[in-house]
Amino acid sequence: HWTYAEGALDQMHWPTKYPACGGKKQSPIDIQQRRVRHNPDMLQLELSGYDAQKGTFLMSNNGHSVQIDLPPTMVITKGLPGKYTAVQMHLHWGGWDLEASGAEHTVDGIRYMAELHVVHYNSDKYKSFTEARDKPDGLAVLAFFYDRNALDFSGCQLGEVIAAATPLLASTVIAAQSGEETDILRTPTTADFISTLDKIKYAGQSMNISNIDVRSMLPENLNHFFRYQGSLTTPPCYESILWTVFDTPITLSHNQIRKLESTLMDMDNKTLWNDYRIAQPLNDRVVESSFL
Ligand code: 5L3
Ligand code: ZN
Repeated sequence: HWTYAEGALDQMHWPTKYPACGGKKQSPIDIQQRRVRHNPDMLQLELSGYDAQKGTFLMSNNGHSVQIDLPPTMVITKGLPGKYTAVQMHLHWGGWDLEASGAEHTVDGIRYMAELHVVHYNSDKYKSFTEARDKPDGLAVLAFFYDRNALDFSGCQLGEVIAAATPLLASTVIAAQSGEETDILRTPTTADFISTLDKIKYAGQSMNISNIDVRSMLPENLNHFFRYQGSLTTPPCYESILWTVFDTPITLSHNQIRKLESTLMDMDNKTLWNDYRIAQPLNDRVVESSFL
């Protein structure tokens, strides 16, 4: 199996075992804003079912990332060439030394702290993710950058207490005490997911999370984004993804970043960190932007 353990060195060997990884339309890329083409006709995405969804969803350590399986009620209904149904979301982060950056896409060479990928398949044309996974028009991934909080109080006691006092389990306990399957007081946030990572420390471990509201984890502004045709950023690297990379970052506290970088283990029981692929050649692709 492949790992990120040796960094860029590791990734040089991917094409020998996974030929598509040596293709001409690979991801991630460095988005050079001076070369981006503004396309004013690109519509803002319409995200249906991204608000609070009831139910239990599997959160797992798949050895390469932390992944949350998403319900098929989450659908991109406008702004892409067809209807795309959500499958899973996962993260990429850094860590060589704590709080080192680990986003996959870079913007003018800047690497943010981490990157969230929400993976969808073209449910107009294909019956399943597996069928769509290696088709040029098969997948669409929404990518969001995580940046450090500008005003970061997580270091102070109050910040810790607030973060610790609102863990995912507390909201589940509240629902249990109320007895009926009512709305959880609030749905889990990125902070909750990070605070429960120690329950899926080892590759292959998973746990159920209750209720999910992806929209509440995303930036308010979704109308500034980049768009280009690329690939899975991990083996088998199929060139099947229409990428939408949002310009407005989501903020995380230093503690959350440190926890994300130092909690999970990979399949070789080494720290699972720096799970980002280095930038790939743009070749004759042009990145479009929805904004000037
Ligand atoms: C592979 O993902 C992970 C959704 C899905 O089936 C499978 C697998 O279930 C999951 O555990 C294992 O690495 O990813 S994948 O090859 O299909 N996959 C999906 C999307 C690769 C990583 C990711 O690509 S990315 O470009 O968004 N980073
Ligand atoms: Zn990814």
